[in-house]
Amino acid sequence: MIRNITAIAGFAALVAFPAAAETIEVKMLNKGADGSAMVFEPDYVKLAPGDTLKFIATDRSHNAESIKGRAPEGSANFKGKINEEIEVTFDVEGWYAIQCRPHYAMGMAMAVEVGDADVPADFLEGRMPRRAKERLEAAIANGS
Ligand SMILES: [Cu+2]
Repeated sequence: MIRNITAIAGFAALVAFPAAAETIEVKMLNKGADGSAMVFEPDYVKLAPGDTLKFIATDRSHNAESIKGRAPEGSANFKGKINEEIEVTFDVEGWYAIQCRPHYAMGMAMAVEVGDADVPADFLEGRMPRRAKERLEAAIANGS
């Protein structure tokens, strides 16, 4: 009898307190752990809707901002200032590409998957720096 009550109380607690949203840190670096220049580390992150990315200005001269057309419909754009540590909460499921504006041409970009979504067919289509595209392709291949 007592065991049953405990089981019911445990179940009620799970329903009342769903998993808390998480904050994941992403460093903006001149040099990554693998030796490559100008990177977000990690360059792929999988989130649950409502989770937050915190972009850390570990090295100087970087920013984090969304890339027009490479985010799910209905999501908000964001644009951090250079050297600014910003937190961005991702509510809309889907795939996002994020760039560092000064180093986008050098490949400084990352991919974020929110929820369980297939990579959109046109995610990396259209005009984009070759090195950014290569890094995003590798990030997606490693992550998904
Ligand atoms: Cu940068």
